Amino acid sequence: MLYDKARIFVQAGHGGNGCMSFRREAHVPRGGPDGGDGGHGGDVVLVCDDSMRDLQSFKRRAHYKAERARHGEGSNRHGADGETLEVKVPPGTQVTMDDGTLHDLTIPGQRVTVASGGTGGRGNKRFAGSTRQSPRFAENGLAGEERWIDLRLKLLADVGLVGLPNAGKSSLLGRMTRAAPKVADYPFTTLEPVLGTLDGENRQLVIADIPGLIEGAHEGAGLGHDFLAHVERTALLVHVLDLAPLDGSDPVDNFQTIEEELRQHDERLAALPRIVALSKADLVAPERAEEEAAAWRARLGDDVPVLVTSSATRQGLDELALELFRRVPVRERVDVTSVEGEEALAEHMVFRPAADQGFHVEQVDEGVFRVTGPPVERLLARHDLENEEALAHIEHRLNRMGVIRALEAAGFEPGDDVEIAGMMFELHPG
Ligand SMILES: Nc1nc2c(ncn2[C@@H]2O[C@H](COP(=O)(O)OP(=O)(O)OP(=O)(O)O)[C@@H](O)[C@H]2O)c(=O)[nH]1
Ligand SMILES: [Mg+2]
Repeated sequence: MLYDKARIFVQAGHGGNGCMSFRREAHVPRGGPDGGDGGHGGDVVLVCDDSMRDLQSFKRRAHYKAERARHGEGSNRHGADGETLEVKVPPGTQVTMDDGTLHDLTIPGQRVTVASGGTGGRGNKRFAGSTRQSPRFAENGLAGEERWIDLRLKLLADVGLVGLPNAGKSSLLGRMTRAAPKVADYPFTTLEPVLGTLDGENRQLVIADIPGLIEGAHEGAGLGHDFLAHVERTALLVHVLDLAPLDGSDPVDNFQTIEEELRQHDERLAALPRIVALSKADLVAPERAEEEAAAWRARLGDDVPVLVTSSATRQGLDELALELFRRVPVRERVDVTSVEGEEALAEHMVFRPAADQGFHVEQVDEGVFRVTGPPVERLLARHDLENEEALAHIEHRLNRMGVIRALEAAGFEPGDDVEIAGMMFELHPG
């Protein structure tokens, strides 16, 4: 089985609470505030890792939780940050977040934060000022982000082998690389993509053998459809075409069938450069094979090399390898820490909706208003609402954020009820 899909739940660590504390020393009767800040909760980060082959490990485990942070302490001691949880994914993994954001992890070492740890709360020392010398409150740490994310593996091969079932694709892969795909004289022997590495003088190419395609593959007929995605990122396709199909079908029709399926799946696939490998040449007379090759060259033009091959005799296989090295561009090695790397990553980000930073005020009843929005809800989550001083601080912050003004514009009068994050407050600004 090739595990190429997974859905996992990621949960970042909770931020640590700020501390409320006052300095105590024998010779200082009333020391100043010295509560330290809470730490930052651990993030959950996906890391692209060469040692991973597929998404199988995610079948066994679907929940990933990063460490929470430590709380602040007295004597200005800040709480330690929660440790980042690194989750390894294979190169070629695409991540879709719950908001539709898409990330591509293609380069080993590349990282994407999929859940950010909650920020730590500030200790009471931070709230000391000329008007408030002994703040008797501190902030709470916030919860870390949590969400379901979808992982989809799209193999990163340089070359894709495509063709009808039984055309001889797996035989070719087995002869050209160390891979040992199953070969048999019936269609649909290959049930999932197999990768092989072709060694050259100073570089390697990864070749993907995908299950045979049949007419209607792009609509789900046969097995090929699911796997066409795996050749989307190749630089070149080798169309393996049986010179003398056992079923007596016409190679010209067969060729058209496959090309049509590629086009229907994705125009980009159809636009990839091609090499045609006429297969099983040992089964026909050499003159016949050369005639066929000449006919195909005439049909396809100079841009498409046509090679006569046989996995049985190795005829044409060195030539094919040479042609692959000549035509597959050298992949640029990207240093993920460099600026270029950053740009490459930015390019891979297809879609990112803007985060909602605002708040919203509405009147829900006579003398009752409701305020919603992440910044306001975060402010409340930060504080102990039983604490009078903390409440005064919240009111001050609401004023600074423009919430009070927005309430007044909506008809609010001092003493009216205001519901924020499901809690009722009686506000007396001013
Ligand atoms: N004589 C001869 N037989 C070949 C050659 N290449 C493949 N075959 C035979 O053709 C049959 C199909 O070969 P496979 O390599 O399994 O074909 P495939 O394209 O991978 O087929 P699917 O995985 O079913 O799509 C097998 O019986 C092979 O032994 C060849 O060069 N010469
Ligand atoms: Mg096969």
